[in-house]
Amino acid sequence: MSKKMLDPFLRVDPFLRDVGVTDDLRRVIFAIAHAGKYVAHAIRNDNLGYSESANSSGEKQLTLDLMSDAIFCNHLQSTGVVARFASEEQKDSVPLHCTSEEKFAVAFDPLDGSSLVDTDFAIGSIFTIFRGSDFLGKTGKDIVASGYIIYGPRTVFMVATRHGLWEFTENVIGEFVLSRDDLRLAPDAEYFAPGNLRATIERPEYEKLFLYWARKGTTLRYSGGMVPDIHMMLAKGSGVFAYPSHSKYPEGKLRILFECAPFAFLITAAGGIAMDEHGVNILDKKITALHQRTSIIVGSRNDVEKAVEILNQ
Ligand code: AHM
Ligand code: MG
Repeated sequence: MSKKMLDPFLRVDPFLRDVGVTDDLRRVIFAIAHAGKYVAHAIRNDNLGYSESANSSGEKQLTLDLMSDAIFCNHLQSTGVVARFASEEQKDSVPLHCTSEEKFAVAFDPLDGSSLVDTDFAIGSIFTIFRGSDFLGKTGKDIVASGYIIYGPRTVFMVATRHGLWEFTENVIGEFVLSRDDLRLAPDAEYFAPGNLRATIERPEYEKLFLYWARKGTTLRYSGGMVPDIHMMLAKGSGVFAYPSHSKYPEGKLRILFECAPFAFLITAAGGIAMDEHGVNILDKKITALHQRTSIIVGSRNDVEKAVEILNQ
């Protein structure tokens, strides 16, 4: 579906109702989309500087990191169906007041790529929804919906459920309306986004992989923000994103719960795949700690498999 055909009647909530998403899950998804508009507004209008605090990994937090965290948590609280909230910005998960029989646990990276905020590059918020009231012991296969909001020249809301994967774009009156319903990743990547290239210094196999993609004529597209880097692949119909480990991050930098599992669910819904650098499907990795990290290669199937092969030679 082309962006030119944005149909105001295909708004997030009624659209998801029509494709069969349950009332309670829709309530959560709609609250996230709604909250994203406040975050977009804050990015465009509020203080871009650092706060006084750091997160549990010792990374300094922007005022916007804290604000986005609070905005999503408050909106989820008001749904009455979310029993637990976890955020990359908080050490522990937070129980929420939940009155319904059906309960959800929602994990957020409220503002991913916040080091890009002052550059005016696109940044995003990533979410994952599980049924039940906890995250630990679950795998990506237990996810019922995941997605992201990208704050670029336009604000776009992407969501995958077991019913499909859709992109909604904010219109002039602040509604998210369906902009694409046919997002598929071709098996071969025409674009590559090689994160953590500093790892090539100690890992010649990663240099080999970089050169494999360069020699094959794959086009480099890397912004340093996982949300725009993956959104680029979905928009163009193919691509591969990699963030392997090295001595600074022996398990990889990116978190399973907040970053990798949600993208694995979403990219799998588009016909792609996500693996760690040892070839384990990200959706099979058990979440044993909220801030657990992993290496990741995600995107077009043949290139993800080739990357694992080269990294293990
Ligand atoms: P953040 O959650 O602290 O913002 O870090 C995640 C970001 C990803 O969006 C991106 O892929 C990666 O960090 C880039 O990391 P680096 O610049 O260290 O290579
Ligand atoms: Mg992040």
